[in-house]
Amino acid sequence: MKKIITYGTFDLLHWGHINLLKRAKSYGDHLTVAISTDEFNEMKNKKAYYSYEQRKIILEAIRYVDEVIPEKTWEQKAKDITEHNIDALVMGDDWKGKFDHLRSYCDVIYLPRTANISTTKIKKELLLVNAY
Ligand code: C2G
Repeated sequence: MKKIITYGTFDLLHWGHINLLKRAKSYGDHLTVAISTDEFNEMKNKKAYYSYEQRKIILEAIRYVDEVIPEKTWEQKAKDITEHNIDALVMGDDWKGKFDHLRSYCDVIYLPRTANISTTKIKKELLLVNAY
């Protein structure tokens, strides 16, 4: 069984996230998603609208996702890859190069981001819509 892992906040889930998860799963038979905890999001200077528990419920309902684990630190990836027998780490290409050091543990694949959608864009547009 070829196992894939990806990491992220996955807040206000949108089709860019789904497109990433779908493509990540296509590289193997099992996809683990490490979701950033609320505490780790603070370290990323991100404030998710949905809590970790709520984001976990949503991600576990997605057909491409087989397992969800918490992402608590930047440094846990090598341990996750080893402990979960991961064959490939897949991330959007806004992270290109950032995880090349993990190539000694598994394949590292960067996929093109989906254009014109992001959680930040959604939040900004909702603010504008409700401003008037
Ligand atoms: N993504 C994408 N296209 C978009 C938006 C996001 O392909 N339009 C991808 C990102 O590249 C990332 C994943 O979806 O691979 C999750 O995105 P975020 O929730 O923004 O995650 P991020 O804050 O980048 O966290 O240790 C790694 C970090 O936890 C990644």
